[in-house]
Formats: sequence, structure tokens, C-alpha cells
Amino acid sequence: MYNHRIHRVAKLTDLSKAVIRVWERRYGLVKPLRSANRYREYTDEDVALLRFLKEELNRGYTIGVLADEGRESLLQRMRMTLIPKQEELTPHKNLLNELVWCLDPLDKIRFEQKLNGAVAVISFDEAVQRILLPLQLRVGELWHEGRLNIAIEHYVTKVIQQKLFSAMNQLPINEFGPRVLIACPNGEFHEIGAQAVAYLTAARGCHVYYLGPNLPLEDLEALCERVRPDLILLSLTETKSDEEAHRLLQDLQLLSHRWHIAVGGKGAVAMEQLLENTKIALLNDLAALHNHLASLFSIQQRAFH
Ligand code: B12
Repeated sequence: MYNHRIHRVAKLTDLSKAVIRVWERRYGLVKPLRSANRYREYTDEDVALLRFLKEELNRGYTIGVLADEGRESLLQRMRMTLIPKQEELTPHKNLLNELVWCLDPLDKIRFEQKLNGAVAVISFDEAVQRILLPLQLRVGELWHEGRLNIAIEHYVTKVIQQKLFSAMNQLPINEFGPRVLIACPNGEFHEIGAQAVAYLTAARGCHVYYLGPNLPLEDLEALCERVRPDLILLSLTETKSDEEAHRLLQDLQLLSHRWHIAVGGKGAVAMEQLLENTKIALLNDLAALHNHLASLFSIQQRAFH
């Protein structure tokens, strides 16, 4: 998660700097921090909120009505309706090529400068989907093909993980948001998909417990008794043999009698037929995740009213 200066915010939102300042002064809808040299600094969430306000104005709302609704309620609505436009989330191909060129031989400084620079100029959500996940995929594939040293792969994976964790740590903890447990079941070590899902879920206002890779389902179940999650999200990245898939399905079905479960990742998609007629939801991609979370929020809101 990054702070952006006003000229960048204007570019990212297509609003003029004057309008952004007026919305701050008159309505308090964004509250930028001030840097040491007094420049306004806006968070990714501010940028997303300004984009959302612009869309709401296009739909016919007036800024006065939106201001009366208040920042918190607008943020809640934004998270629920912010459906990622998949066509805008295509991988940043040229950048990925340039990053990969910095890896063999490793030029750490150029690699990090390029990566940090590219991630800083777009929203972190977009960076996750256009840069960080495709980079992980490329680097993993290069190692699998025997074209990249595993030490370099580990270095890149750690850089990506640090970025995801640090962005997640900067999000406010929404104590009253739906509680979501996220993990990879035992035997699953490919963690980045789950970690990205954890970030995106937290960024949409859920209270996330991220449990990482290789988690035995009995231990997950024991934790559920304490946390009482509204949703368990499991990442399955590996395609399983028929026998393994049936065994996993049995365990998941037991869990699904008590808790609401959704699975995603390539391994889950490969189990599509097995998952039919079960209570376990299959989320094919991140857009499906987004829709699932939106319905979780509306269930929670209905329960409150
Ligand atoms: C990166 C990678 C690695 C990295 C892992 C880094 C890490 N710590 O995570 C390294 C190089 C270490 C690695 C190692 C191994 N790997 Co590997 N790896 C890959 C690779 C190239 C990409 C996986 C990945 O991270 N993708 C990026 C993520 C973001 O994509 P994703 O997982 O598909 O997730 C996306 C969606 O599916 C979704 N998603 C994922 N989870 C969830 C969950 C929910 C709820 C939702 C909504 C969505 C969602 O979100 C993402 C959005 O784009 C794949 C091949 C491939 N092309 O997929 C092989 C692959 C997964 N690996 C494989 C294997 C076998 C291994 C090893 C066992 C190899 C070995 N002999 O040692 C080891 C063991 C893993 C370990 N112990 O760490 C096999 C698995 C075979 C199978 N049975 O399916 C694959 C398929 C390669 C192959 N073709 O054989 N690997």
C-alpha cells in the first residue's frame, strides 16, 4: 500500500486537483496525511474512494448527497460494488520481461527499483493482479523449466510476499467485518495465491485470519470452534490424483456441515465436478471471490437490520 501525492491522485482518478481539494475541505471525504514537507499524501483507499465518488456522480448522485452519507458508509458500499474490470487487469507484459532480465545474473538494485517504481504508481489491488501474481507465475515456471536457480526464485517469492504482507498490515482491522479464515490445506505449499486472496479479502473490509500453507484440516476445525468464522477460504493449487481428491472432498464435506467453505485455485477448479451437489462453493477466479464477499456483506447487513 502506498501514499500518493495529489498530482498522481488526479491522474489515477481523472479528477482535477482543485476538485480533490474542495472535496477534502468542504466535505471531509478524504483526509490526506501531510508529509514532512507538507505535501498531501493520499492512501490507496482514498484513491479508490475518489474513483467510486466519480462513478456515483456519473450515475446521477450529487456530491452533497454523497457527503451526507459519510465516508464510512461510502467505503462500505465501494468495497461491495467494486467489481474488478478483468480487461484492465491483464499482466504488465513489458515490465515482467524487464524484471525477469534483471534476474540472471541477478541485479537486485535494478530489479527492486523497477518493481517498486511500477507498484507505486497504480493501486495495490491492480499491482497484485497485473504485476505481483504474474511475476510469481513467470518465476515459478522458469524454475520448473530448469531455467532459473531456486535461490533466485526464493528471493523473488520473498519480495512478493513482503509486499503483500506489508500492504495487508497497513489495512485497518475491521473488527465487525465478516470473519474469514484463509489457508492452504495440508500438502499444499504454493502460498502466493492464498496470500493474495487474504490481502484482497482484508482490503474489502473482512476480518481476516491468514493461516498460510500446509494446514491440517483437523487443526483448522479446532480453530473454527474458537473463531466461529463466517467463511473459510481454501487455496488448492495442485491437481490431485482421484484418490487424493476424494479424500480431501470427504474432509471438506465434514467441515462444510458446520462452516461455510469456498475453495479456489487451479487444484480446486480441477475438482469442479466433484464439488457439484456439495455445500462447498467453487470460486473460479478473483472476480468470483469478489462477488462471494459482496454477498457475505449483504447477509451480514441484513442480519444487523
Ligand atoms: C510458483 C510455483 C512454485 C514455487 C512456489 C512458491 C511459493 N512458495 O508459493 C516453487 C518454485 C517454490 C515451486 C515448488 C514446487 N512446485 Co510449483 N509451481 C509454481 C507455478 C509456476 C505457479 C504457482 C503459483 O504460485 N501461481 C501464482 C498464483 C497466484 O496462481 P494460482 O496459484 O493459480 O492462483 C490464482 C488463482 O488460481 C487464484 N487462487 C488461488 N488460490 C485461490 C483461493 C481462492 C479461495 C480463490 C478465490 C482464488 C484462488 O488466485 C490466483 C489469481 O491469479 C505452478 C505452475 C503454474 N503455471 O501454475 C507450479 C506447480 C503448481 N508446482 C508444482 C510442483 C509439483 C511443485 C513441487 C512439488 C516441485 C518439486 N518437485 O519440488 C515444489 C513443491 C512446492 C514447495 N514445497 O514449495 C506443480 C503441481 C503439480 C500438480 N499436481 O498440480 C505445478 C502445477 C507445476 C507443474 N506443471 O508441474 N512451485
